[in-house]
Amino acid sequence: MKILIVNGPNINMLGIREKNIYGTETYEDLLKFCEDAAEELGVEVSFFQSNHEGAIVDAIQAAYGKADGIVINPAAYTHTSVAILDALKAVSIPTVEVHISDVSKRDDFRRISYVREYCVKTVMGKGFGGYKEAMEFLTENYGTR
Ligand code: CA2
Repeated sequence: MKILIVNGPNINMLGIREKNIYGTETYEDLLKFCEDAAEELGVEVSFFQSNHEGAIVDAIQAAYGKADGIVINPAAYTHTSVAILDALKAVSIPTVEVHISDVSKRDDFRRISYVREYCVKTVMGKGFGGYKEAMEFLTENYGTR
């Protein structure tokens, strides 16, 4: 199974500020964590991170016919982007939404998620572990692809 992990704006800045919310580990640490999880689960993993909405749409479109599952943390675009929702619908690849923090317990605007309408599951508030849980879910439910 091939899983694409997509991270949105400022995820590349993890570990630098707001450590009380997002922890002390960096984006590089996240990649290593996901690579280890992928090896354990026996899946192929690739990564994409961008601070630009259109670039994320392009990456989702490029996954068409290539990835069997997507794990996405759209970061701030979670709460604003119809374009990312539409791209996910267009490629029709099973997708799990992940948030490092528990967005249901923060600012009101973070409770809104446009991508959730399409996603088969949402994991929030579990730190990097949420990405592993998302990969496990895709493997268990869509792993024969
Ligand atoms: O909890 C999450 O994973 C979020 O998707 C992270 C986003 C935030 O906008 C979402 O509401 C929830 C933020 C990504 C990282 O932002 C940083 C901010 C300061 C320092 C480093 C990273």
